Amino acid sequence: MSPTMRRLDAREAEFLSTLDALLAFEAEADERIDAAVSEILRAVRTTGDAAVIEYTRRFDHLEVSSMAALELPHAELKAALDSLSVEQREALRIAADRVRQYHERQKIASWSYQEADGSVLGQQVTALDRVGLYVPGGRASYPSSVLMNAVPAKVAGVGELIMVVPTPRGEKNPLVLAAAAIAGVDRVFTIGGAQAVAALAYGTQTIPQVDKIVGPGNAYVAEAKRRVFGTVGIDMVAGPSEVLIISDGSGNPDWVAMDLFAQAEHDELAQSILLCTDAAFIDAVAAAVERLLPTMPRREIIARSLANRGALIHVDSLEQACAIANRIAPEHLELSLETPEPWVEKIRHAGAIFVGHHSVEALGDYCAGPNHVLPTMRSARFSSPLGVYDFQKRTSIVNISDAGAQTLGRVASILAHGEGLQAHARSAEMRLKS
Ligand code: HSO
Ligand code: ZN
Repeated sequence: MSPTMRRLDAREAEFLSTLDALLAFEAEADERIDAAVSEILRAVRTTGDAAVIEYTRRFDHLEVSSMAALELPHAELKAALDSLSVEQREALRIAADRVRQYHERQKIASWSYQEADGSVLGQQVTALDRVGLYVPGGRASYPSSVLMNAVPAKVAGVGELIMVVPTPRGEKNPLVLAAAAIAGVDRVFTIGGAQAVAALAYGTQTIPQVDKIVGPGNAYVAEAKRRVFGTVGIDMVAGPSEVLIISDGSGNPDWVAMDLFAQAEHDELAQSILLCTDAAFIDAVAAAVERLLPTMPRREIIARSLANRGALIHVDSLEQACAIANRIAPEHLELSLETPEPWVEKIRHAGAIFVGHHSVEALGDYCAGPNHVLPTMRSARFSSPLGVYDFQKRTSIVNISDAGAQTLGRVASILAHGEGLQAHARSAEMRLKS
């Protein structure tokens, strides 16, 4: 039997091109999805509730006579919370509290300064009025993701948070509804797919138009979000989840193998990579992978993910490992090192860095505090974890004194003439006293 994961050596001439090929991921453009999404957006935009009801009947096999029947009353969220075991309810509460505490620190505040002539310049920060949160149905319906999206929105002070979640044949996920209750989601509609994105983006007779849509979804949802961007804001279009582990051979190979599995079990396109300076430790991890894989309920997804996109890579040094990590810009990076702290600042591009043998991604996925919505597909080079700042916006404040208008008026007038804009020049000049 062939080993589950490929082995690479960073010292080989072909290494970087092999690595780049392994990292390359293009969500393939699918014309049928494009066409279906166009049609759905158009229908919802023109007929509103009626179209949403019809698509929900067709795709989710859920038949209702009015949109009101697709809204979940608060009592139902509360009932879902009450239906959980004490243990589950407590775990959700602890996770929500920790995520809230972490995100409280992210809030950006308004600021201003006064110049010598009395002019005041500043930036005023406000929360978004209304946000839509998409929650997938089925296999990838994660209550933890409800918390990770809803809590920062609430911390930011978003006026109204509207969640949509498909419930095929009326089947609801009590953990998702309980998470919505704990996070303080304001309204929940049991709709999904491109029709839910359209309803949030354009508004219908029943569903109010939102200002931004966040949350993960399938290819139809992703395409719909991409299309409505501009009419509303969106968070990001996320790719498959990724973990990169840097090891110096210290620690337990079983832990490393399980951390690779934890990423791989999300999806067969997920990516799990180990960079290690110690060849014997790589052998031990490879052996642990083969030994532990058959014990995993999701072994088929894990095996496919590790075979497709996983790798165990031997590197020369931790310096080389950091250089490769920065090239990959992984969503999650684990520094599985004896003395990890000095290496943290060598990492310039990663969504989240987990420092040392006890800082495992699974803790970050659920309850450490930071957000688990992180930049994928190398976008950590230019973007950041989802946060409170994604639900806040900034407005510039200009408050010029009489004296300020004299000095600035002359500057503006010269520049306006240079641009050939007479009205600009004159409106500045009219404030001059001379
Ligand atoms: N690792 C996922 C988040 C998640 N894990 C949710 C478990 N549930 C993307 O960061
Ligand atoms: Zn995860």
